[in-house]
Amino acid sequence: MILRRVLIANRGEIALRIVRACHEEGLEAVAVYSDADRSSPYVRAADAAVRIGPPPPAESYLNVDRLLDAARESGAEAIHPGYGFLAERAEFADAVERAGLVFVGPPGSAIRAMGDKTEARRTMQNAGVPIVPGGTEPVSDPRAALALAEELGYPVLVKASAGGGGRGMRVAATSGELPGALAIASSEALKAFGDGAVYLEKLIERPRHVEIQVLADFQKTIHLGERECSIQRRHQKVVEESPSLAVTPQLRRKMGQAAITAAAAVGYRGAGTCEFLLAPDGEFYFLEMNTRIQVEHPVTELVYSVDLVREQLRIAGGLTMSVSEWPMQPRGHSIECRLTSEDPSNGFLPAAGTISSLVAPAGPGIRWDAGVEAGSEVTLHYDSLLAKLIVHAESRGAAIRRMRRALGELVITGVATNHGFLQRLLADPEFGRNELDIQFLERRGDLLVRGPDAEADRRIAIAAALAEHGAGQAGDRTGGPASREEGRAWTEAGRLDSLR
Ligand code: MV4
Repeated sequence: MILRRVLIANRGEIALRIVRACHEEGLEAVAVYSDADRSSPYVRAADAAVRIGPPPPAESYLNVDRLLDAARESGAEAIHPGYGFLAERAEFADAVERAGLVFVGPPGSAIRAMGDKTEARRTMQNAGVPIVPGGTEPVSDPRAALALAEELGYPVLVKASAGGGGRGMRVAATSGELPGALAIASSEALKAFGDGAVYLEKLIERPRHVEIQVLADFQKTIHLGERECSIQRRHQKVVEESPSLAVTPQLRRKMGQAAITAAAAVGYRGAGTCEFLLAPDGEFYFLEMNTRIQVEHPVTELVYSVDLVREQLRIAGGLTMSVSEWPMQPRGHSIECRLTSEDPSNGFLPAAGTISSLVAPAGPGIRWDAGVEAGSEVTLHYDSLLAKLIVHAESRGAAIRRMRRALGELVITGVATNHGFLQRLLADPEFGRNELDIQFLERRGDLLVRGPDAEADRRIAIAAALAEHGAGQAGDRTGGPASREEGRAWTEAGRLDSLR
């Protein structure tokens, strides 16, 4: 089907990202908005916009009938779901197709096949994709669970069959802990997913989270290397990069082939991601497949020179992907930081407010994908992602230096953000040495919540006290600054020095 107009069933930075891809592909973009998003940048950028309801997601971005009506009213032939909201609801993909529209994503059947974890594990096992040792059917009998756990060896992990994203997951370090872990995981799973089925896996210790980008049209399936996503807090990624310095070209070929096999096994089409655990011994295990465009897709775009959203649109329109030369080598290194309206000094509680000033970083090798601008109101109705700052440079070290420079240029006021936290994270020596695993922020997070800002304040106070008590006489500045203002400037200079 030749596409002319695409409705974007999403908001914020990803909606704007999709508008831009539509325009470059010669397509018109139709935005939808709740009352909270009426004056958002993505709405202005689109060729047309349809109000879909009040701010609560259930009455707007999750309202399937309203979205299908909006597509019909606006003459769109396709719907791009972005990420989150309805992106991985198989029934939505099916409903879009039943309405005679094109779903910009995989077939509903592929979403469904990956949605059930034990079913996905069976499919992967049959296809020869390595999965974590463990069960491929739910366990209901604690005695059967004990026998399987004995075979796997402790510690084991009890996981929800319907799960994903880490809910309904419990570690049992010994056989004594297993019955309790089963009960808790099952009741959590029932509450979260309406399905209490759980199964067992061997716990992989200190792994990295490495995911492979795949792209499939009706002729071929390719992979575009990996993203290193180990820096996450409570299953929310914070910083992502590509390539992963833990992945050699040979491992990339092996993981890439596994991801292609996984996608082919469920009849995948479009852009998708296979998540793997990469163990310290170099073994890797399929975890799950994300059947959508992901937040962190830009790092792959920068090192592989592809526009993944444009490829999604081409494939949905029945064209072949524009990537002709494959396999490709990654060029340089890319890092993404997620800027969120969360207050690190207040347990990362989501914050609301009006953005009173915003200065976006700029310059060579810098990309700023934002859903907000100065004057935007940040509400608590939606997730807290405000913008993504993405850099590209020749090496990981150069990319870190570029990111630190860019974060130094960023100004955002009016709403609490994780800006300072990101700055301290990018300056962390363990991060710099690539000493990453999924527990990184559990280990280092507290240090980064306080750290240099508090340290800077302490130095300012000491410097000011020294000045007041005569350590720095007139004409003698060697003892420190003479005032609180000078103390601040002095400290800033010290921090700049420590960056070099
Ligand atoms: C694991 C694991 C260790 N061993 N499975 C978390 C969310 C879900 N997608 C799978 N998860 C994990 N499964 C085994 N057998 C550790 C995690 C895990 C994790 C995985 C990826 C990224 C961040 C994580 C944080 C905590 C736990």
